[in-house]
Amino acid sequence: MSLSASQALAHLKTYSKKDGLSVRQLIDSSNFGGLTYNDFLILPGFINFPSSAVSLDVNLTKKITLKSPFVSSPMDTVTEENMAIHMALLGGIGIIHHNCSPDEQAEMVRKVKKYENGFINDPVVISPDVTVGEVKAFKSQLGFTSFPVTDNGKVGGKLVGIVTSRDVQFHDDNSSKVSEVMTTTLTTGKEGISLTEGNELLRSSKKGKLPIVDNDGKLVSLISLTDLQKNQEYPNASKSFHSKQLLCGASIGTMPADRERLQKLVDAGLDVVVVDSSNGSSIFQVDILKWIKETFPELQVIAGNVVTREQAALLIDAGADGLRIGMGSGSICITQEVMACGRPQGTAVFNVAEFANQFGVPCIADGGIGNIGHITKALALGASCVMMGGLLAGTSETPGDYYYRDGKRLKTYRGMGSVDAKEQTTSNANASTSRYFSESDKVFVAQGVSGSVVDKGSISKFVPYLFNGLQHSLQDIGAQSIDELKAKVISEDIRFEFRTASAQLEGGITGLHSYEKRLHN
Ligand code: NAD
Ligand code: CPR
Repeated sequence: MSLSASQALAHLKTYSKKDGLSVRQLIDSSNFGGLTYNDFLILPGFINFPSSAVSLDVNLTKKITLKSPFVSSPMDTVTEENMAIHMALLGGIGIIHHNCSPDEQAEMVRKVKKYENGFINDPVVISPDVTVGEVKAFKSQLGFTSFPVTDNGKVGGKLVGIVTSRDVQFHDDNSSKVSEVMTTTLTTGKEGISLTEGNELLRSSKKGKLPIVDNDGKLVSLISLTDLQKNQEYPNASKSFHSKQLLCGASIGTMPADRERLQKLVDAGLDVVVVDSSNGSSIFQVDILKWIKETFPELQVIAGNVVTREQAALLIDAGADGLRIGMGSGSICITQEVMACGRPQGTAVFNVAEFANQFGVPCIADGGIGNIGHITKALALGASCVMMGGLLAGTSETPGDYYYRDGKRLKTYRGMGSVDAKEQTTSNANASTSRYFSESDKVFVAQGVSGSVVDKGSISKFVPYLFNGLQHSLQDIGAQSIDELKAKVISEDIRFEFRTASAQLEGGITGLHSYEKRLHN
């Protein structure tokens, strides 16, 4: 005899076990060994809220909160100032790599901290001696024809004029100097002006460009009307509470000279430092961690990488404000193959985060994030943020130029312990902080590869795609915030399931002759 439909919910209570597995059962009963993100799924929950209501607020470290859990990796093909600026604008944070001289790295940090949305801080500037012909040539090279003119041809020089396309296009003598044709009656903004005030000045003066000058008339930056018109609002931007400047992270190594490097980064305004090692449980990392906490008590420090509770305990004890989890899971990584060390990332994230969270130390799941589902799984296993290298590689904000091969537009993406990255290190002028001078190795043992990735466009589209996708994913699970997701995993209301090899096949695309995988519009 069948039960009536109205009894269904009441009848559920007669089952002694909830459907699916708790996170502990998932991890403990995994007879196959460690779990990767692809080895399991999260069972859907009850939806009683729109996906737009899902909060993605997280802690990056003990003291830094973000509006989204996205962190770009300190790799020289992923994060320099452009990536760091845009990650912060979009609610995440960028960690600037240290495969460069300390001064270069500090300058990148400074640029992020000084960035003001809508202001062009490094405009192309020319000197009065440049010729009209050269200005015309700039148009084809750079795509624009308006340039501030300063006495020394640089930002910081005294502003003496502005040259626009109207000044040069009907001037036939290409050998004339810019000083003969430039406009010298200038409308300028004073340093410290707000974007709204600048915008108003542009409108009232009917000009296309507004040079911003300091009290001595020296050029500081530029506001451009065309940029203003396409200027996005960034309501989620990650900013310092007091200064309202964008948050910026940077990595350092564990060599003695890294202490001087860090001093320069701190002077440039750094908010958080990542101590970057494949195996963070070393005396070198413990020593530098203690020194950082003593020397810069306000600076937040993320230590790592770790994959075990024991490694985590060592670094928490030494003062880490956050941990970075992952060894051998990166998409360019051969560490597990070469070192025989590492851990499948799902298991690593759960074991470390479960331990570290008890001490209020947030964790970043680093490596192996290939899609939005992986992000959700990393958070469900206890991570607060995810660090991405490969997923962001190939976007226009990454360092390096695009090139074409086999009809595809590509960019280089490489591991930081690859031969290519190491060769760059040794060719750096200031290689004193290079990790590779630490030991008397005659032969460099690579832990990663160098390859190429296809053009992914700008992260100003890609990161919002990740953001919206993550909101939808949490909605499906029935969690209205990342905090709720984690709480419901701990209370065992959120349930998991193993994913066999055939289940993984089933979850992929099957039976099509061909298809195009477009991730967003
Ligand atoms: P590392 O700087 O931690 O170690 C390089 C070598 O230098 C090691 O042999 C180390 O013991 C030694 N060393 C470090 N500090 C020292 C000191 N003060 N005195 C003497 N010797 C010292 O770098 P790594 O672990 O080789 O990693 C290199 C890069 O590659 C990093 O960017 C790292 O993130 C990346 N990587 C990551 C992974 C991963 O799975 N997450 C794996 C391999 C490499
Ligand atoms: P993906 O996001 O590409 O999967 O992984 C990026 C992470 O890989 C980095 O944040 C870093 O921890 C790790 N990584 C960087 N260089 C590496 C080399 Cl040479 N070997 C192994 N892992 C590396």
